[in-house]
Amino acid sequence: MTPSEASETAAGAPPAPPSALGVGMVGYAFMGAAHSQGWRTVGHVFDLPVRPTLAAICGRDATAVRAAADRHGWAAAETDWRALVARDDVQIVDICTPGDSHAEIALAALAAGKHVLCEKPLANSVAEAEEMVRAAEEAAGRGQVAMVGFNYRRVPAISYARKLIESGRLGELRHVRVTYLQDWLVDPEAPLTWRLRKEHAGSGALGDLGAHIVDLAQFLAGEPLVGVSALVETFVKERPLPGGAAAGLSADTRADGGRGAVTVDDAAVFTGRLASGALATFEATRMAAGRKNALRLEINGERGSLAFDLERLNELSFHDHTEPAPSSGFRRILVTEPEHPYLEAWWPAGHALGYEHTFVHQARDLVEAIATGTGPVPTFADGLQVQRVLAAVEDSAAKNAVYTPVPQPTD
Ligand code: SOE
Repeated sequence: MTPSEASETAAGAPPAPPSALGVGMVGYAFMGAAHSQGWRTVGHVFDLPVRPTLAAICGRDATAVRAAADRHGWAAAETDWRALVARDDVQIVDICTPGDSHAEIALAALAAGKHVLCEKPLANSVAEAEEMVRAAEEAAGRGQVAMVGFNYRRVPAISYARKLIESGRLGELRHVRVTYLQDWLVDPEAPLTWRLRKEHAGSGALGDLGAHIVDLAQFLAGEPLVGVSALVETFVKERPLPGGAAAGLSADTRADGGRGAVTVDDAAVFTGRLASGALATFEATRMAAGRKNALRLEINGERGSLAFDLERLNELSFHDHTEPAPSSGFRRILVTEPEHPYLEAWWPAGHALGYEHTFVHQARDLVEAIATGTGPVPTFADGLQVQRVLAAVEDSAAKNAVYTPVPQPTD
């Protein structure tokens, strides 16, 4: 049982749905833009008990945050997150900042009586994540909800894959194989943005991409990882310092040519064992030339297998091993039917969805959780479980604990 499944069974009586749900979002870069789309669209697609409003957005640069507010449709702009948290028209605080401020903002928001949505990874350390879980559990007693933003759970095909596994179509699981490959750091001249600095991001590809695939593995299997063995590497040790405005994952570099040390991993490769004994393998890298946002997974069980590729996110491959061998094999399920998760509210069958819809679904699930008092999933406890796996990966890699060097011909 994952942490959120345990807490679902302990949920109390549903609260009365709130009369207003104003969102206050901290951060306005890539994730801020993605979450803005989610909040702006959700009430126009799904029938919700209460439609959220885009009350205020916050960032330190007054001109840039005002521009972001205008572009994305936020009613007000703030430059101090404490002022945003204190606003009476804000009931949900949505944290889209680098990991080093997640804990501080989430703790203040929960203490101020707000619901919280926090981007992944939940925090930069296990200790911070533990504190956030304690605060979220106390706040749950006051009817507040706290959710971590593992948006890929909200791809309809992933959500449907979980249903197939839960209903036993794969039987006992044997293998979970997940890779998440990007290539925006292949260029050694790519700037040293916050995602490459430990003090801001906590870790590199591990926390940025590894957090997603660890969460997906545990979510889909419905059980936690109980041990890992890992290697991590930083291939490019120094990069140009950023100088200008950030654009997506990049930024301008400084005119003086200054360079700084990369303090996080470029890639992490690890194996793991799930509670049931199933074996898992993971690869998270921002150094896979030609791979832009390639998240792929395959799960093999005693009765069948499932495979998914984020670059074809409306599809799921399914093999039913109980069928007669001559006619069995992987078949493509087009996950665009109204009966599939989230799709009753969208287009007629066959009309595809994309990356941004995961943020709409995330907003829908959070609003439903607030209104019904059930969930929300993934909880901060799920975020902490992922954080513990990330810490174990770093620990294993640092110790070279079970890594056995292979003698080379020249040794
Ligand atoms: C950058 O690697 C990034 O934007 C991640 O931070 C996101 O979590 C992922 O969804 C896409 O890639």
